[in-house]
Amino acid sequence: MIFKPTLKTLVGTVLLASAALSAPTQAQDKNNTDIHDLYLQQCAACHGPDRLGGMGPALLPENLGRLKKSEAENVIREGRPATQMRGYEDILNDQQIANLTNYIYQPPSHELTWGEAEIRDSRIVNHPLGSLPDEPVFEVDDLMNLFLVVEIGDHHVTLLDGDKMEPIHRFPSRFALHGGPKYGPEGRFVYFGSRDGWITKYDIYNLKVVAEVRAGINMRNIAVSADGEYVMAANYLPHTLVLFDADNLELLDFVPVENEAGDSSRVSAVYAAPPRDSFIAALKDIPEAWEITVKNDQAQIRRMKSDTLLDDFFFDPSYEHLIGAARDGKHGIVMNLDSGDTVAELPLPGMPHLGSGITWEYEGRRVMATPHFGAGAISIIDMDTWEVIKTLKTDGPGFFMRSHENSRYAWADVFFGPNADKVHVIDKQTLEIVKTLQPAPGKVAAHVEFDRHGEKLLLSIWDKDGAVIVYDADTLEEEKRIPMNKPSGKYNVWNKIHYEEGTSH
Ligand code: DHE
Repeated sequence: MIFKPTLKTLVGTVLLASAALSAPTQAQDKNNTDIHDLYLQQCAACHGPDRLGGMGPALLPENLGRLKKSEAENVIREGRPATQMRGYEDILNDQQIANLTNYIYQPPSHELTWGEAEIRDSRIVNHPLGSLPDEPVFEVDDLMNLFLVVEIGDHHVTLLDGDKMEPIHRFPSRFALHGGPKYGPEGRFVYFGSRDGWITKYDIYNLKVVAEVRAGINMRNIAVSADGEYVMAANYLPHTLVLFDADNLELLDFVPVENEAGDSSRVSAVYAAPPRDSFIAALKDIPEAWEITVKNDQAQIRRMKSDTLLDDFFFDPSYEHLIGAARDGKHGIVMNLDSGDTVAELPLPGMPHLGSGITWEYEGRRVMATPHFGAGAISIIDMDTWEVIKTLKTDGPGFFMRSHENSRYAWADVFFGPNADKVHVIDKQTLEIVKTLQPAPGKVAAHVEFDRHGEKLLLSIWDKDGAVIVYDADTLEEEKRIPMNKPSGKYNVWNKIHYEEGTSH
């Protein structure tokens, strides 16, 4: 690390608006039991006395942000099937359940700390590197054509043979995995990140969790360096980037994320930039992007200032440019990563989801395409001139786009709105939608991943009673459905470790 933190309170410490929060902790339920005591009696064993999580997930406002209060009440009342979370309706009355729900949505009244000591203490090493056999315990024709499917319905992951399109193994994950798991360069080890900050290293050959560590309280994503030596975690809470040795997830460096004036920031995302031998991160609350190189196991930061706050971002294939979504949701910027200068502004209204961008060759030039969270449109951008060459109208705002170098089609979902059960297929040479599928009416259909050859693809039906559907990438015909519990992302080993142009990195 090349600078010293100046804001001591944020060195691994999160002060969560203490003043506001006396009400719930002092509130009394109708049995005159203090809600905090009730929490300690009923919930703390699994969720931690300070709500940081334990066997169960963290119960803090930031971590619960995506769960409606009414849904949380239901979980307390009825439990979560197939988990340790039992229902409490026979123990707690309606008022107590409502009070507990309000309590967990309030920030705690004291400082929460997740610094170097907490990170080190959290580490679990089940199988140190080198202690397990090097041969896979299962048989497949092609280890490079495996897929991992994250099933968020009951927090599991399925390993799938991409030649036969058959599941090999299913295992439990940490609560609420988010973002793409990242493979090491050989494709044997994979690293998962959870919203609660857990990083899990999994040995695919031995079908075992080999090491885990908790990098933060609320994590954005993780990246693995191109040489497979390092894992970097980007956090919302606390405001930190954390560097680990990829072998056994040992903490190497802990970087408070601050500008030169000492103001701290969440991290929008961090990604590996293989040709640069570095990581690139964008900051959410400070208009800066950082290039992070690792020397002697320490993070060296190079700051690149921007005129705008950056959300998620994307790279050109040579990693010379970062294409970032402005947090105002009204435009995008192109930053030259060598000079740090902003070289172009992109007219991208409707909050482009640049993390989902893909690229391909079109009429002799490279174009990129991105869906938008706030508009039923896909923007297609010339990567030489940085001009939007086409805005393709879709049936609603989308989340993910996917293709493969060997496929003539790109797939885009309509994640939001009444057409969420539809998926568009776009011809990459005419830039037109050529087919719209509705594979499971009434159920969200989204997120595609191709096999390594670009011949078949998997599409998720995001439902507890869901599936991944296998399609022929050329004829667009459905081949089979594999039942799954709310499958979200799917990740093909070859495509990921070769940074295939049609998939996320
Ligand atoms: Fe994601 C990836 C941010 C909500 C499912 N999402 C990412 C990444 C970022 C991001 C920065 C890239 C990380 C990586 O792969 O390393 N996501 C955000 C948000 O800011 C947003 C809008 C709000 C939030 O709550 O964080 C958000 N994301 C969601 C969801 O609601 C989704 C649909 C369901 C869920 O699991 O939470 C969701 N995000 C995903 C998935 C990926 C992802 C499946 C990986 C895509 C891939 O193919 O690589």
